[in-house]
Amino acid sequence: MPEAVETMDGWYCLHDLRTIDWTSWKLASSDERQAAIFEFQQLLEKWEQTEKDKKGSHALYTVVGQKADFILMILRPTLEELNQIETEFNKSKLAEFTRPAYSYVSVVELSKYMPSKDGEDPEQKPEIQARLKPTLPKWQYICFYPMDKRRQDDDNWYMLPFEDRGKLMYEHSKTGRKYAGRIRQIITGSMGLDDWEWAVTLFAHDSLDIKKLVYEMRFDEVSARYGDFGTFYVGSILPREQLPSFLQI
Ligand code: 76R
Repeated sequence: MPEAVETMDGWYCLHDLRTIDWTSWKLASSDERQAAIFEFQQLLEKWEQTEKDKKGSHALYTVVGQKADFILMILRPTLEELNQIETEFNKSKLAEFTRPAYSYVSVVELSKYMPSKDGEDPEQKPEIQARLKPTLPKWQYICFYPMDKRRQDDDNWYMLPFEDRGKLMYEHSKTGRKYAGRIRQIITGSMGLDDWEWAVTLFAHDSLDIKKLVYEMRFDEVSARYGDFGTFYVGSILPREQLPSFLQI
């Protein structure tokens, strides 16, 4: 039986996507709208403090296209905290003007396919800990999609020997490294937590780099033969100060 790879797991992650009900937003009084914006900004300020204290991180982006209007990606040490944040938002005034579009629960994951050169446990290394509990970059663009590794006929990832999977992942990482400094990727695992096996979240300064990286990876054997992909969501950063202009009508 093929051996499972050991994973290192960090903060829990919630991707919360919402659609704005612009009709009811327009019907609200300007006082009501202002109060809703102010309250949401206060929530964001609170989360910014959590991020400064290194107890979590978050990212707020608008979403292009009809799949949603904004995405809130939240990282916290426990599932309970994610749940609490979700409920807190649901109780807010702004939430009354939104509809759920999609959500995804996962946990930041690094796998131990690459052998540790110095024989030390990688999980104890500060640079690995920093990647497991990352502060999300505030780069201009985000791209989020869930994915599976295929198990179909002869192309069954889960039946491959450990070494073969390790080699394929190594090839994959070589393609990824070409984009160092241009793309930051956060891989979150979601087996047992949500409908797909992983979520891929990419941050970029240039939206074209997202397309180029994903395109190039399609030719890596691991994506070409074993990758099955869900819905893609893409958008631009929405800083707290720009909320009023985003919601201005
Ligand atoms: O953790 C590391 O950075 C080391 C190498 C590495 C691993 C183990 C790595 C590097 N990835 C790993 C694991 Mn990845 N990754 C994806 C996608 O669209 C597609 O074709 C696939 C979606 C992208 C775009 C991407 C980007 N990666 C994984 C896993 C877990 C697999 C498992 O455990 O079986 C998945 C599902 C996955 C998918 N990857 C990189 C990138 C990039 C840009 C890198 C280089 C990071 C860097 O070194 O700077």
